[in-house]
Amino acid sequence: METVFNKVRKSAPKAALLMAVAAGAMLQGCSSTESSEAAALVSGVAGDAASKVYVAPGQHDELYTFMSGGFSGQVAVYGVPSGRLLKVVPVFSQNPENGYGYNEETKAMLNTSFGFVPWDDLHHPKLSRAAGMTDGRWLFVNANNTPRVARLDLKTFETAEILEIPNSAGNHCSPYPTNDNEYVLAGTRFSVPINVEGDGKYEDVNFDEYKEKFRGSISFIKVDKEHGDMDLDFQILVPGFDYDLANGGKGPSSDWVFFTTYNTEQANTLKEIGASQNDKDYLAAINWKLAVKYAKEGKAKEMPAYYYHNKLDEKSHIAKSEIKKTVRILRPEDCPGLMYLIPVPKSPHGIDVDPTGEYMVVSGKLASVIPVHSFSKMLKTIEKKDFIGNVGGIPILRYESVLQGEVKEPGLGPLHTEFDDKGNAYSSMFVSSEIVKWTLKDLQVKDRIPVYYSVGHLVIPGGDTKKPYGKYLIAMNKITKDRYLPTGPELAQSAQLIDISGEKMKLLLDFPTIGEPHYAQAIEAKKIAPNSVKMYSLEENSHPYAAKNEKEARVERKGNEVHVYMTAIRSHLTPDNIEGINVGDEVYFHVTNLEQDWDVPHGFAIMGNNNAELLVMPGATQTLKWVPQRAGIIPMYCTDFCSALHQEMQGYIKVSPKGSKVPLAF
Ligand code: K7E
Repeated sequence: METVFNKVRKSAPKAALLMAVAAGAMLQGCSSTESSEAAALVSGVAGDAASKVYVAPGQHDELYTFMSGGFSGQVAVYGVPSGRLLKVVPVFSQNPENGYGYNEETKAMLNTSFGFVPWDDLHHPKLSRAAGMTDGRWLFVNANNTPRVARLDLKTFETAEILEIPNSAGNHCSPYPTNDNEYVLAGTRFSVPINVEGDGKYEDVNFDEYKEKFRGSISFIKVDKEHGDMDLDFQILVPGFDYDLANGGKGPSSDWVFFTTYNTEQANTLKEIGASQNDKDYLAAINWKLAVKYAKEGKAKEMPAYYYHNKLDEKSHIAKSEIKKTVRILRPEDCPGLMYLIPVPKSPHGIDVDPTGEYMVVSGKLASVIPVHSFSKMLKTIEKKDFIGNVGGIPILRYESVLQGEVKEPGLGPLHTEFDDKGNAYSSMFVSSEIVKWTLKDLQVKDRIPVYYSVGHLVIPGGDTKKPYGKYLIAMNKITKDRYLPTGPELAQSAQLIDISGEKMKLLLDFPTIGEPHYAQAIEAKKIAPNSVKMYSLEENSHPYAAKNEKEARVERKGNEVHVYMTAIRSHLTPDNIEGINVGDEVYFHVTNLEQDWDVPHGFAIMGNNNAELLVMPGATQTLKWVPQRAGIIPMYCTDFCSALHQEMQGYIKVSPKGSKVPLAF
């Protein structure tokens, strides 16, 4: 969800409220819910809920759920149905807990053309795909603030790669992997001045030149079949709307991807959005296969660009940045059949394609209906050239010709839709705080269940693939209010697990989440778990500063740089008494974990260091930089409880005043 809504404390769900509140009230918020009301609704929880979410001690969950951390910039991994938090994977934000973005190995992951950017706003995780199904190999996620796409490796649950997106501002409709993972697509939220003919240098632009000079871009990121490595192949220059969300076709519509747009008036200020001139915005349909063909045929023109591509080396575990200087641009006006615009109610948000690939469901958060467009009707409309105009040569299709039908009175503030395996769709209603179940066949509402409160996205395992898993639904709510013990004004957001196996939806479980979850992906555990029991191999560790046994541990000086080749094994650090280091030296502690058990990490911290800590996995090497600020005896120790003698895993560094000639000793 976008920020204006997040700030507004929304009303509690009440069926009676549904039709009573006008769309305008959505922007103002309503009164607070009373605890008694929530308490009463606890009785709405299924009687067998406890047994359905109970995962006995020592047992594993049935599913992994990857939730976006929103403004935490991270991904949180939960077990479902228990709702247990298993791990937080750092992606776009530094994480002191394991040194990500603090240690020398991973700092480069956060390099951008703006410099080192150690935070972002992560909205959409998408699992990699094979034949339209999730395959559990990688997870792609977007950075909404400084435009980036990251790839997580699900063998190690680490961020393997981060690609900055040029010609983009606010990478919100992103990332969307195609059905065989050929490409990951990413669209800019804000349109920006893009001067294709220019030399890449700054060109002064005024806000009132918006219509003329501002453009959107859709990036085509090619994904290596075997290793998953990303590469920005080309971009399509699209009209200067704002692009909100994307999803792709399946089956017959596999070659297409759909983007919701807003501000199709192309105004440089959206203050008057409630009273905007047009009563419709567009769903942009792009034939991505055709775009790739045009680009291959040489229709894409190169332009200067400047962006970073950061990658973790698999053997050394060191991230390296590569600076890219050009990008290829495809223009729809040169590419017939590439792009069409389908009218949709004003300010749409979610676009979701059903498992058959025939229906495109567009949730307009200000709309009173959910329009469902038909892919086959879209093709016929294109064939008949039933157009009502164009934007920059891109045809606008007649709404009625593409429309399959509308879901009437679904609730207030429809946002996102997912699907089960029985022909049902489930839409989140932000304002009326409920999940609404309806059928694709006749677009009739079948069931509704209140959620607490103000749901954004929802997820069904495989709900965006051609074969949904269809047993659970997880609602990700923006506000918890009275669901948990109060923790001051800042409350955890919450997820709610709902059983969708029967006719009626049943609430099973609440669990708190981290940051602000937007979208999530859920996948059967067996698709990931067997591959992720992995130890880094000490033999294969190609880190240039690795000490592979205690005999290799040493300290070396190069000018004012000091390198400590340190080993850690239960229960000592080697070396553990170091002298000859001066105030102002740049000291690098390269700590190699020599353990042979895959689950015995060692931590490493130095008193007064302003660079967090290290958490080194067995077989790996990590580096902590330290510039001592004062002379004295400085302790260092292992931060991760590793054995009965963990507390003894410590040492001292003697720091001499600047310019001292004390020889290195250890
Ligand atoms: Cu609806 Cu950024 Cu996908 Cu939030 S977005 S909810």
